[in-house]
Amino acid sequence: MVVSHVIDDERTLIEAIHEIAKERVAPRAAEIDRTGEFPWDMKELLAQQDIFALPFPVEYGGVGASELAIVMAIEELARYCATTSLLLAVQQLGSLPILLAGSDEQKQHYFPRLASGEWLAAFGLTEAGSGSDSAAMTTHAVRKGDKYILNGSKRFITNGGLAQVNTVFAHTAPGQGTRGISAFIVEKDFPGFSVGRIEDKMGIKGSQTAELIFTDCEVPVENLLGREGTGFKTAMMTLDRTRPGIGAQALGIAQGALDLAVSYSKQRVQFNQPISANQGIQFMLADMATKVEAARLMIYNAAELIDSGDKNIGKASAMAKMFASDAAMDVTNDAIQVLGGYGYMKEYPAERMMRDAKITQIYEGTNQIQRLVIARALLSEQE
Ligand code: COS
Repeated sequence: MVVSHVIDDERTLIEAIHEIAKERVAPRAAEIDRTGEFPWDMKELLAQQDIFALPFPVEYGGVGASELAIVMAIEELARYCATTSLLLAVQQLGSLPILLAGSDEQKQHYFPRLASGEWLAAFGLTEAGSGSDSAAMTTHAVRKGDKYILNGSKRFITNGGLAQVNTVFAHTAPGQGTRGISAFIVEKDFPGFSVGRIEDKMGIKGSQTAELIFTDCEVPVENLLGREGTGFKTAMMTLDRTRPGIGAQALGIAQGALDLAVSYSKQRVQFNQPISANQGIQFMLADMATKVEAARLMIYNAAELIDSGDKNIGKASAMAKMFASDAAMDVTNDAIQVLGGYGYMKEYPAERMMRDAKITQIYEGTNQIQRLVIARALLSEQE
């Protein structure tokens, strides 16, 4: 485990999370994948161990951890179970719009119960017809007295239907493009809120992915985040700060696959010697380890940049997410190859790791969108 980057008082925290992940999360991973059921026990574990509290400021009941510590925590959990690591990543994703744009009253109201893990959070940006093109959303909100009336739906929402606190993006001034989008905090028991289809997925099977439907959904005006028309910026600023977390999930999965490939190659005997004695296998392991290490450095670098308060984090964050998720796909694929026939069987976790890795190239912006973000930043840096 690399903990040299982290500041001293957080080192113990990351080491403790490593032990929890190894002792208590790892034994549940295969079963969570097999049943596809939401792991309430893992949610309780993260709550009890104050892991949900990491992204929340101390004054609102959180731990106030650095972004570096948060990505390391996600990495440690993902090394053993990607679904469990997503619980922490989405708690941050769904609540960061409140941290960035919310009022003190909103933070006072929502953060303590999100930090304790009593409530889960979700991030409602994507729609059936609006994935990479976030601005193409059609969900809209109209102010009527002391309420906004929300109509539309959101698709592929992690924690959808389970989260009490949903940050939802909607047009309040159609025709004004991204400047007409606003952000709201929508609680799941507000009138007019319902849950549509629950998706059956390739990986991260225990995580619930659902459609959120708003039918004349009544949202109190005090649940508007920031000012009307600032929602799109809030969404983009959020993603700039959470993409390294998805990179960390990919990194953890890749590290888990590498650990497995190394240990298997030392035990598996063919032609009277462990397969690790073959240069063909050694070179594969060396390439896998190098990709994992490069991904780690990019993610820690992006997290440290966020912690420094630098506003220009979009490029580093997109690069880290893109590189780490592509690396995770390569490394898990190679791990299956090292395990041969066993790698293809459910008896070993390699195939699960590959299925789990795939989503990291897609969510929080496809890797094609990351390239777009990187290129735009690159081209605007030079006069
Ligand atoms: N931080 C702050 N503001 C930002 C920003 C950022 N990272 N990116 C864009 N903005 C602002 C722009 O400055 C612009 O503001 P002005 O109107 O004041 O000029 C506004 O937002 C619109 O920006 P832009 O024209 O670049 O928007 P586009 O419609 O071209 O979309 C991308 C930009 C493609 C980057 C955006 O749609 C995106 O990130 N898509 C992927 C969404 C995603 O990750 N979905 C996954 C959902 S979560 S699982």
